[in-house]
Amino acid sequence: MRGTPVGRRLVLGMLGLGAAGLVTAPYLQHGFEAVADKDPTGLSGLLPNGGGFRYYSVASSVPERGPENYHLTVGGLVERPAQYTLDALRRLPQTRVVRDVQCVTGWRVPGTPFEGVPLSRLLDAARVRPEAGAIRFDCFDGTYTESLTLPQARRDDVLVALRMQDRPLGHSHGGPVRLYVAPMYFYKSAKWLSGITLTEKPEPGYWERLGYDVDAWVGRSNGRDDAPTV
Ligand SMILES: Nc1nc2c(c(=O)[nH]1)N[C@H]1C(S)=C(S)[C@@H](COP(=O)(O)O)O[C@H]1N2
Ligand SMILES: [Mo]
Repeated sequence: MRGTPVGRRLVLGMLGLGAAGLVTAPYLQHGFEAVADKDPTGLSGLLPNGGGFRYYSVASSVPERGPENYHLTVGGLVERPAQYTLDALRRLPQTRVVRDVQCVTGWRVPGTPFEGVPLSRLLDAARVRPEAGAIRFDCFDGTYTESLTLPQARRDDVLVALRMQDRPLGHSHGGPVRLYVAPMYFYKSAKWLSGITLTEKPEPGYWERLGYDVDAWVGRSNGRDDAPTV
């Protein structure tokens, strides 16, 4: 397994701390994926994932939101700030993207369908101001953030996703709405998406402040320059 320096440090930390630390410490929780293939703790069967996915949350608990209380705000450097309910997002034209999900520490889920509203559509509706160069994504777990440059965000394989694996996005996978950035490592795909804020420059997200690359192209970032490019 090719681990980043960060990944190796996490693994060593996790083995030292044991299984209790695994489920309580957010930083170590992410480290779990680096050794999940070997599964030295035997805990992976207890995690609410299945289908090859590992479950991640850097927040210890996340409130559930559904059609009655979900809102996505679009604001910052835009002419027309907006707020979307889940129904409003569902009524917009949906795009389907089928790619391999790739976590930076090695696990991969081939051919995973995501469906949702192209992010570019929401940006066009908001009328992005000329001084905006990037987007910050906020999550209703209250902790996680991510960012993209505007050109990255306007790609047609970047979705505000409502469905995954031909089902509505479940809570554990970031439902009812998560970001899906197909060409980048899965940490860019912020779960429990609540806010899209146009900013001048990219603001490094949660894992990026801890050392992961802000530009997270699969195979071309985080020390991996030898894999096929996208
Ligand atoms: N809000 C939030 N989004 C997140 C994360 C997180 O901890 N919190 N983890 C990221 C990472 S590192 C991965 S690999 C994927 C995991 O998504 P999954 O739990 O649906 O498998 O979510 C990404 N988005
Ligand atoms: Mo990840």
